[in-house]
Amino acid sequence: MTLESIASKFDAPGQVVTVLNIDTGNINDTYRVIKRTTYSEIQFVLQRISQAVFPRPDLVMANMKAITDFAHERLKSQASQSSRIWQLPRVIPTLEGSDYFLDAEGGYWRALSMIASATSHETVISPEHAHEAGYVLGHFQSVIADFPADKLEDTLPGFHITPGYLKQYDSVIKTDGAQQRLAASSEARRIADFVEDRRAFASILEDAVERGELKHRPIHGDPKISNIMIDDITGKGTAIVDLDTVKPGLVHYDFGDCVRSVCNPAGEEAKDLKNVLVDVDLFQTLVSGYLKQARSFLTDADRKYLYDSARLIAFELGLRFFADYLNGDTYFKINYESQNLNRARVQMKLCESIEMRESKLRRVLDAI
Ligand code: GN1
Ligand code: MG
Repeated sequence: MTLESIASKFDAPGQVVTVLNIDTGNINDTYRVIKRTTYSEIQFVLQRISQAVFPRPDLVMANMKAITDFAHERLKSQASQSSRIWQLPRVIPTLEGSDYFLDAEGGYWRALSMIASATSHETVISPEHAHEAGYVLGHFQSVIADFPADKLEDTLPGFHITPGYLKQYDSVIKTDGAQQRLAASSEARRIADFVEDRRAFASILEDAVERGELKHRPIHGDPKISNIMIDDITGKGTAIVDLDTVKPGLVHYDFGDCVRSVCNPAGEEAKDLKNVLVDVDLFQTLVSGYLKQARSFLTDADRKYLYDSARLIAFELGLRFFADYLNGDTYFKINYESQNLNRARVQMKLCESIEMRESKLRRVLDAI
């Protein structure tokens, strides 16, 4: 089936002009569809959901529908008091009224509305941008805070449970393929040592959950910089996209993910490790934006673990990339050989930088 014919299955007016590949995201295949009538144009996002990552795309869509319906109601009811216009993608149904289209090969496709006049970036462009990323994340967490958790299916068991990733890594590293990749690369062996030195640290958040110090709440799951949309007109954050991973978890996973992606100006695909670091000024502005929204719902115990979450999520993502590299790249899409090894090097370097700047980062958190 052609992309054009798949795009026409969804309930949007006009004829398909073109379907453009959007080369972003490590999991799903993403396209921009342009449709026109004689007097108007509409654009929407078309995605094929990765079944290597999400075994039940139908449940991913049920979650997304439930969350967006809930959040749209919230945003509408708050709109008259809000000082900005918040946007959130809408699930565009198929002509038959389903949340997804199933093609003849068993592929799951969905259509989502585009966020109007807004842009996202792969790397941070200014301190103001970092502030907005924090602000948008805190706002989204507050909007979904009382979404009933029992209405969400767990479509990705173990997501952000670092000790679980460590277990998977331990079984992958024993395989012949992994041993060959390790033997062939001193960088890979260095990362393996880096992981060994941080084994005890990996359970810091889950231990706090176990002790009852931290509690699960609905979270975004993937609030990296490129999922945050900045309004082209005002320069302010207007939306957070990519709602595949909304589920109960720790707000720390979100905070850590936002920090690791926003406060490393070199970005997660950097090749030159010397540019990879946590920028303390960007961290300060991100935290100030985040707390404007999150102060009202964070407990003292939550705040105690914010530093650790930044360190942990950088480490965790490094570990996930590294394990995938050793496992033959079955989870994260790659464009070149050893890309997942390179991504792992970046996150581990960032983790190290976060460790080296610990006292400065903690001071920022204590001061705001
Ligand atoms: C994946 O492909 P994308 O942008 O949706 C991954 C995130 C990672 C991110 C790193 C479901 O997100 O956890 O942080 O790559 N998503 C999933 O870029 O594993
Ligand atoms: Mg995602």
